[in-house]
Amino acid sequence: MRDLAVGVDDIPQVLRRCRALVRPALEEAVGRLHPWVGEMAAYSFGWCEVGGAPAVASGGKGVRQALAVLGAEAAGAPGRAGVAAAVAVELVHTFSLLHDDIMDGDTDRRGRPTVWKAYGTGPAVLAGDALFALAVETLAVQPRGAGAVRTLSAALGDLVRGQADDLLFADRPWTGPERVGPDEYRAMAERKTGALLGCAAALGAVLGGAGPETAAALDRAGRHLGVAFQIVDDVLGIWGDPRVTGKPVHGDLRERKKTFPVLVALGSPLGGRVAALLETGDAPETAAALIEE
Ligand code: GRG
Repeated sequence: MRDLAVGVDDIPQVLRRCRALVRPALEEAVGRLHPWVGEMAAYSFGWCEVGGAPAVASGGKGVRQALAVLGAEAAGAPGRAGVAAAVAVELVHTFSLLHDDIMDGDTDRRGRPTVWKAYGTGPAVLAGDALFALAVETLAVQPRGAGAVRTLSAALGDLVRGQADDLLFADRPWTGPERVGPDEYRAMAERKTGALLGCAAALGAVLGGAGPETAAALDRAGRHLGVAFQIVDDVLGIWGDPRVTGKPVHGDLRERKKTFPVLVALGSPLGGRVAALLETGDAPETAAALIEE
């Protein structure tokens, strides 16, 4: 595997470079969709305006597409060899966000109304389905397409498992023997968030001509990154600046989600008081302050 020597300070520039490399191919793929479905996709990528929500809104950081490009480069190929992988993971990521927002009833994402809020639930489900199908097609027509589709399928199974666990966590009590423990949280996050990050890097490597060992190593690294990424996402869901995160402040607390800071606080000496506050669900500011303690 090639050492890419990307430092933390290089990350913004790497994200910009990869987004610029991938954008034309992503636009070309979205352009093949039914125009109405394509409009919803373009809206979720922040490319177009709907109902007064401006086109300037963030279309996402592009972490997964960057991992796909870097995966190809790590395999010794030029970054453009990973572009189809980047398009496919970005389409799957956007599809999963569209459906996740419906499942959670979330009304804001990336600083604007979610697709279901702007267009309706049925159309948003359809747009998600179309993005999913387009992702598979994008990979299937590549020279190493069969291996790439196999790699993606394995990750998709994990995405569904992680999402199912996350949804089931909602019915579990805050305290007592049935509560969600740290190991369960970790397994959920690795699947729900890590599987696609790992898959992105592995897919780029597969299209770049890497062997199974390199692809598996990149997949593992991406999964670790996913757990860290989900923890940061959970922290931002409570304390993040909504102008930066695009999420409503304290949204996760209001929705009584079993996020990482909540689980840590529940396991602390203040756990009983945190659980009592979360149970009522109507004082998210007080709960956030107590969790911070
Ligand atoms: C695969 C068939 C199939 C179904 C998917 C809906 C679902 C099942 C899974 C949900 C997965 C999900 C939404 C995980 C959350 C991952 C996460 C932390 C998203 C936020 O990612 P960022 O911060 O977002 O990269 P941006 O906006 O920057 O792209």
